Amino acid sequence: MKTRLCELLGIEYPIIQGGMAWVATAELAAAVSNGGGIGIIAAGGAPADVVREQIKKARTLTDKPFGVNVMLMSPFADEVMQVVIEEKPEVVITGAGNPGKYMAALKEAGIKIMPVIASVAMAKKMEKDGADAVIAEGTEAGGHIGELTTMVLVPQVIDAVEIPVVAAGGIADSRGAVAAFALGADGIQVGTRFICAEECIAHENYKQAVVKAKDRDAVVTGRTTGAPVRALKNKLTREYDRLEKNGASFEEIEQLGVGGLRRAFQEGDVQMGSLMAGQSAAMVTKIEPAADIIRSYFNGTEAVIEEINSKLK
Ligand code: TUI
Repeated sequence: MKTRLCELLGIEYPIIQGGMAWVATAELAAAVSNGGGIGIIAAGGAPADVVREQIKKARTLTDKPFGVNVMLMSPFADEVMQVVIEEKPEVVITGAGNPGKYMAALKEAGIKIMPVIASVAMAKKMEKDGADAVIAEGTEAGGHIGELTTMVLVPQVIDAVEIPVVAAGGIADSRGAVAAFALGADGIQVGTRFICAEECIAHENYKQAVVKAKDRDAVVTGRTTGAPVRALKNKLTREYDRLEKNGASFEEIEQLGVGGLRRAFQEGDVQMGSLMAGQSAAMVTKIEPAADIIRSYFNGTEAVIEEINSKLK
C-alpha cells in the first residue's frame, strides 16, 4: 500500500505517528520508523537542548527517516526551530498555530514541512506558503483540538488543496484507515494507539488508563479558555469543569493544568495527571510493539474493502 506520502517521506506504510508532548520520545519515534511508518519526536513545551538530545538519540536507534513535531504555542518554539534546522530531520510537523514564519528557513534546509490544520482556510494558506502536505486533524483527536470532525474536515480539505492530505483524529484500526483513504487522504496520523506501544516510555498507569477507556471517557476541557484539550476523564478534568462553570479566571484555569502531562507520563498520576488521549482510546485494547500496531492498520485493509464490496453488491 503505497501513496504519495510514502514517496515524499521515503517510508513503507503511509502512517505518521502523532507528535504527543512527553509521550513521543526518541524511543517511540525510532520504533515507529523501524516499523515502516514515520516516527515523530514531540518537542511539546521542552527547551531546545532537550529536543536536540532527542534527535541525536533517535539517530542511535534508527537509520530510517523520522520527524519532529514543533508545538507552536511553546515559549521555546523559535529556539526549537533553530535546532531542527541545524539537525535536519526528514520532516517537521507543526501544531497549535501558524508556522508561516518558519517555512522559508525549513525549505532552505531541505526539511519537509507538514502543518497540522483544523480548517479549510488554514489548509489553503499552508499550501500557498509552501507546505509539502497538510495533516487534517479532526476533533476526535487527543490533546489540543479544533471543532470539526475528521469525517467532514478531511474531504473538504482534499477538495481545497492539491498537496497530499493526511487524515488524523479517531483512526483506530484498519476500518478507520480505509475510511480515511475513501475520503481521499494520502495517509493517516495516529496518536492514541501509539501511547500503548511497548516502546513508548510513558508510565504504565497512563497506558492502562487508555486500555481501560470506554466510549465517552475522552472528554474536552478548556473550551472557555480558547485552547480546548481532550483527555481521559479524571479528577483533573472534573476540577477543570468546576472552575469553568464557576467562571474562574483564565489564569486560574491555566494554573490547574501546569505539570499535568508530566504527572501523567512520569509519575503515572491517573487522578491529577493530564491523560491526553483521543476518542479512539476506547478502541485500544492492548499494549503491543509499534510495528504490530502499524501492521494492524494495513494488514486488515483488504478484508475491509472486500466487506464493503460484498455489502454494495
Ligand atoms: O497541537 C495539537 N495537539 C496538541 S498541542 C498540545 S500541548 C498543549 N497543552 C495544553 C494546552 C494546549 C496545548 C497537546 N495537544 N494538535 C494539532 C492541532 N493544531 N490541533 C489544532 C491545531 C491548530 C489550531 C489552530 C492548527 C492551526 C491553527 O491555526 C490558528 C491560526 O493561527 O490561525
